[in-house]
Amino acid sequence: MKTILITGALGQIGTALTARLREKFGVDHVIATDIQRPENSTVVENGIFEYLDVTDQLAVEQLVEKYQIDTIIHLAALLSAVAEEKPQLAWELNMGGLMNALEVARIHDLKFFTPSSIGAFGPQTPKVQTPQVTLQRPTTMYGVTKVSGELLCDYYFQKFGVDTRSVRFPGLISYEALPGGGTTDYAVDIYYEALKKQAYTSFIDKGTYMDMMYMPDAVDAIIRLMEAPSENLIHRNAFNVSAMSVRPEDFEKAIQAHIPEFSLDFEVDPIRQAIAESWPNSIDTIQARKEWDFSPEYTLEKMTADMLEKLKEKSLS
Ligand code: VAH
Repeated sequence: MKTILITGALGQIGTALTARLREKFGVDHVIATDIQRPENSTVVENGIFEYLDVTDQLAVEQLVEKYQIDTIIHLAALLSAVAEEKPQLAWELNMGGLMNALEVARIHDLKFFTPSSIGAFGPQTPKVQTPQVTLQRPTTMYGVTKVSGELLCDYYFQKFGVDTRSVRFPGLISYEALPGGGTTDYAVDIYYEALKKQAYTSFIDKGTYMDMMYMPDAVDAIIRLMEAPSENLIHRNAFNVSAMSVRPEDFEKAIQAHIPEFSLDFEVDPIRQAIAESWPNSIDTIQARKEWDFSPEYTLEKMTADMLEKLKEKSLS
């Protein structure tokens, strides 16, 4: 991995990953792209940024040739809740964009990463310590595109030898960029509201377990996986990764250790609650640990301390 094209670079993962890869490889080796060009964005201002609509394969190919790309990190996609509102658009972007990026990777012999999600599992999947290989019959359009994406990436590896790699991300928590339209977004919103109002109303119900991970661990997982020897990878598309299985009330307790007066109440969003209940409570990450040393650093407590500190710094800047 030397010269990397990132699609969806302005998203929650893209913002953090772009900064880390620019640090690691140098700003001239990371081409951040997205379908907008916002004012005062660190992604746009701190390195090379290009407008890119991933539904236009020629446009993807032109940037790969212009910058002599050797790796595509394809993040552009609609997340679960938005995808349920716009299922046809979600299929077109999530699958059309993925196919275009995979085709360019095939034609130019590029290394390829795209994330799957715990959303690739469905209500019939074993819910506790969900295995790496198990029944996947998701009931959301997001999940349909994620399990289809896993299969498509496996196909491009087996049929065309494209070095495709992927992980099933849990809910990701970060302070750099807000998530956009996910079911797990409550786990980010809660920190902002804790500082602003010392209170938060969760749209996900009490007692609802979901896998979560802090963004530094997610970025580290992408880099570790992409730098692992190809011959070590058995379950390349897509590894279960997670750092914790938590409920909204677990966040409440962790935040109260820093803001004792913080209070949590509930106003459940039936659509996002139904999505959350169709996903596992906890997933087994043993294969990622075995095949490429996945090893998350942040517990709920350590993440909470860092999130609150970083958000305080952000609000003061
Ligand atoms: C979502 N944050 O909520 C994403 C993620 C596991 C959740 O895929 O849609």
